[in-house]
Amino acid sequence: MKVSRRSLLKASAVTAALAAAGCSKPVVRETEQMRAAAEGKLSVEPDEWKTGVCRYCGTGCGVQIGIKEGKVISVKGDPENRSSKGLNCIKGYYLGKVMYGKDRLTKPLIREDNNKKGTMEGFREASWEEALDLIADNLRKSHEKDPQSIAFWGSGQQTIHEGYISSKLWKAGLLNNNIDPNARLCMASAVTGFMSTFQSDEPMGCYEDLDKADVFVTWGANMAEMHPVLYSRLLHRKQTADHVKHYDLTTRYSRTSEAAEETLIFRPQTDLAIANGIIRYLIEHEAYDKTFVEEHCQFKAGTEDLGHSLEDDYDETEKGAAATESWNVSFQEFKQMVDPYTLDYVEEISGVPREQLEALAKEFADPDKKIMSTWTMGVNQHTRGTWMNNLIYNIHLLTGKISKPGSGPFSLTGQPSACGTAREVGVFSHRLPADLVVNNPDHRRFAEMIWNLPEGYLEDISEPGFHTVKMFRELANGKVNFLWSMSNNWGQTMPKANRYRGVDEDGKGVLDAFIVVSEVYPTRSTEMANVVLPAAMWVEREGMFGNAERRNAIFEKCTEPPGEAKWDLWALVQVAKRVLEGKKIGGQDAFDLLFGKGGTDIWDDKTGDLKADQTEVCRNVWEEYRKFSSPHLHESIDVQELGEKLKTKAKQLAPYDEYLKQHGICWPVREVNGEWMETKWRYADGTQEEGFDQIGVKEFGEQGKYDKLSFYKSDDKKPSVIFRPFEDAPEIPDDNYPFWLCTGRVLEHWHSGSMTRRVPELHRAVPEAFCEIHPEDAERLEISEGDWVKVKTVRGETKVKATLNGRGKPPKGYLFVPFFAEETLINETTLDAYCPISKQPDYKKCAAKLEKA
Ligand SMILES: Nc1nc2c(c(=O)[nH]1)N[C@H]1C(S)=C(S)[C@@H](COP(=O)(O)OP(=O)(O)OC[C@H]3O[C@@H](n4cnc5c(=O)[nH]c(N)nc54)[C@H](O)[C@@H]3O)O[C@H]1N2
Ligand SMILES: Nc1nc2c(c(=O)[nH]1)N[C@H]1C(S)=C(S)[C@@H](COP(=O)(O)OP(=O)(O)OC[C@H]3O[C@@H](n4cnc5c(=O)[nH]c(N)nc54)[C@H](O)[C@@H]3O)O[C@H]1N2
Ligand code: SF4
Ligand SMILES: [Mo]
Repeated sequence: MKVSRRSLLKASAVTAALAAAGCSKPVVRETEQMRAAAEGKLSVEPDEWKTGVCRYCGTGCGVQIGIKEGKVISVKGDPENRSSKGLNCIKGYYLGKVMYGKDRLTKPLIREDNNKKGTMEGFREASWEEALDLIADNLRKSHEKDPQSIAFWGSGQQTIHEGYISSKLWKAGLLNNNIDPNARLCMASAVTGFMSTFQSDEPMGCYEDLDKADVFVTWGANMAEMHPVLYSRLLHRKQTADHVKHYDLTTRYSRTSEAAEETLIFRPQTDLAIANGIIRYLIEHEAYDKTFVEEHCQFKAGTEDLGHSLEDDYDETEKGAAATESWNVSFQEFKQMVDPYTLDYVEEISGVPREQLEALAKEFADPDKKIMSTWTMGVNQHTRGTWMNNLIYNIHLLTGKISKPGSGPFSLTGQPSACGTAREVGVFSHRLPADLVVNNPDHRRFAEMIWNLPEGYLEDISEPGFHTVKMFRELANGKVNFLWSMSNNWGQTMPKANRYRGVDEDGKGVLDAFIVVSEVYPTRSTEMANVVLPAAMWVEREGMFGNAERRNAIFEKCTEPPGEAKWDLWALVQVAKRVLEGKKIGGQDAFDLLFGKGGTDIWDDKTGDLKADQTEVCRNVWEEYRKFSSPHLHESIDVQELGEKLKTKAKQLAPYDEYLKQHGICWPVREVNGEWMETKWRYADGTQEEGFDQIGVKEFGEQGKYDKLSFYKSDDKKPSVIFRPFEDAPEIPDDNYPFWLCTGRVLEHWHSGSMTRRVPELHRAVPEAFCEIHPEDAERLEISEGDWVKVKTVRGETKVKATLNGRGKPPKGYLFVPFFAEETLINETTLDAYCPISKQPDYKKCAAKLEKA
């Protein structure tokens, strides 16, 4: 293989930059191939390089994939992808190996012995025909008996096309809203944060902010391990501009804290108080941007004292039902509401010294400083997750530090297509594609038009279906008795796992339900399945992901799936064909209308199968989806009339083939003189014709001068600064359970570890789970490094090895356990209480005790 000297130099320069920036261990490493090439040992040269994006995190790094004799032998960074500019992290560099684990699922499996549920025993191999018939049969029966008894659990790791087809099958085909993605566990609070503040789920900044900010604030994100390529860009900015500072707000000292100028360690949940402290400081010192606030903001308050969603019927309680309510207040009233949050009071509840709080508040108070805030699961996985998102926006709105190059709140996304698929395509129980929602009649009408359905056809899905926690609680209760899950591993990753694994007394419904799991490897979920469908993975099919900065990017098909593994989209359409058999919509064949020539046009009548050309299938799906975002593309829609009522027009997407040509494009995309141009900063525009959105820096200059900002909304729809108070966590350490327990991730592993543990290099780097303990707590409990300990909560317990000197350094009284190890199954201990607005559970805090095992 020829590796150009330039790309080698580039890679080592990155490593050197990181080392110089004080990151003790480089987060971006050379690939094996690069090293071998440098040493002149590599003799295998790929026959061909194809273009793609990484299948892991929401950074969405571009990759080039080297293929030899039909096999992927090498993966390297794609310099033409504008999100990552040629960088990858270690997981990216080893991507080629993720498909070649020895135990890939290659044949459909049907469970013969239901008593062996919970293990991978009791299955037999079956033909696709038999498996698909069985699934369709059970789906139809359950649906006929009770429409509420079927459910689909999707993923931010499904491609845009797969998500769109899942949603179309469930919503238009089965008239059912019991479809939700794992992104509910991940980005739901970010979505409701956007919606409640801006009335639209549209991230406004872009990665270029990392190159321009003067101050970075991480609000509960371990970027060094979870968004390593973005973090290295942050480090690069600090290295090239002396004045740049990074404040890391966190509950535990992490790899991210290592390079930060200031680390503010706070007690779990008290981030709510800290944000209010900063807001109060800005108002008290009249250090907010009065002109900006007057022009662009309105003030609101919402329901308080929400209690906690520990019981199954919380959503229907008075508090639960009122959680989303808010109303206008005056600035004076708002000021009074934040008045209790003096820095002294905030110090008292958060444990963060006043001086540190004041230093951070002063940064926001400085009108000349460009500040970029980032956050991930510390903020979203929070029983007040929506509130925390609102509070961060409050600070940026009050200071006018928003939608300006180098200045803005930036919600980091977890999964590769949590934005593109789950959110934008709308694989949520309450959504339709492109920000539309099921309970808005105009939105339903629009979907009916695009899907060629008779007017009023979608009336039956005007109520949201089960959100994720509810879906699994109802599975445990026995109310849901058909579940199909795809590109996720709920048997390991749902909180309070005992119950959802049928182990708890009130979880027995899981054992009786008919469960279909589409997977690539045996997991803690396939062991709960009645049918396992072997899936084509990553570049074994063509696909598209949408990343955190709104960039949609295609990955090409590079290799054939092993054995009989098949594309998930193929399986979805095959089941659709079977369940819709004989059904008519407005006198037409339902399947044909939805997926055949009359609709998406991905079915070949001659072969009686999905069209053979995957690019054509993907293009047709995309072009249909694209109409949701660009109403004018649909001939029969009066854009003036209906288009005005829809918020989707801001999204605007380009034709499918452009995305490969450009190695990804950020929406909204505008056609200017025949060229498809992306947008860097949302809201930063005047009129659409002028296309301000897309000119970003060019228009505003490095100073970020800013007189064209518009939130696309009429006056009464200005973004809201919403008062959100501090409220306690649902479970707080006490004498019996004296520790806070936090769960999360490590750099080398992806979620449930089902993929990364099959890559030998990643597995060797972190072979097992661990429990981080403060040395003084360990000493008191006579625990030494490497000892087995039991972590116990009221819900369950697990055995894991102790570490006193790990990457993360928890404060006293605090434990951290990663969730990648299926044998540790830490989620048997975690809580499934969720944010009453977003319904996203909190995996970051519960009360635990620790014993030597
Ligand atoms: N290597 C790797 N990278 C990944 C992933 C992976 O599995 N592996 N997964 C991707 C996905 S889907 C996600 S969602 C992201 C997750 O990315 P992160 O959220 O960065 O990672 P976690 O380890 O889940 O969470 C750790 C953070 O939670 C914060 N935290 C804990 N309690 C609180 C609290 O009460 N308030 C606040 N504000 N913060 C708190 C801690 O300070 C810590 O910074 O990573 C993405 N990237
Ligand atoms: N304790 C704890 N639990 C957590 C969290 C936490 O912070 N703490 N975080 C939560 C968050 S933010 C997230 S995003 C979730 C993630 O939770 P999940 O999405 O449930 O976990 P993954 O391991 O990502 O599961 C994805 C699965 O898809 C399979 N797969 C890969 N490619 C394909 C494909 O092309 N088709 C199909 N059908 N399958 C494929 C992989 O083998 C893998 O098993 O975990 C949540 N759970
Ligand atoms: S895991 Fe994330 S940071 Fe690493 S290469 Fe993939 S997309 Fe980039
Ligand atoms: Mo996530």
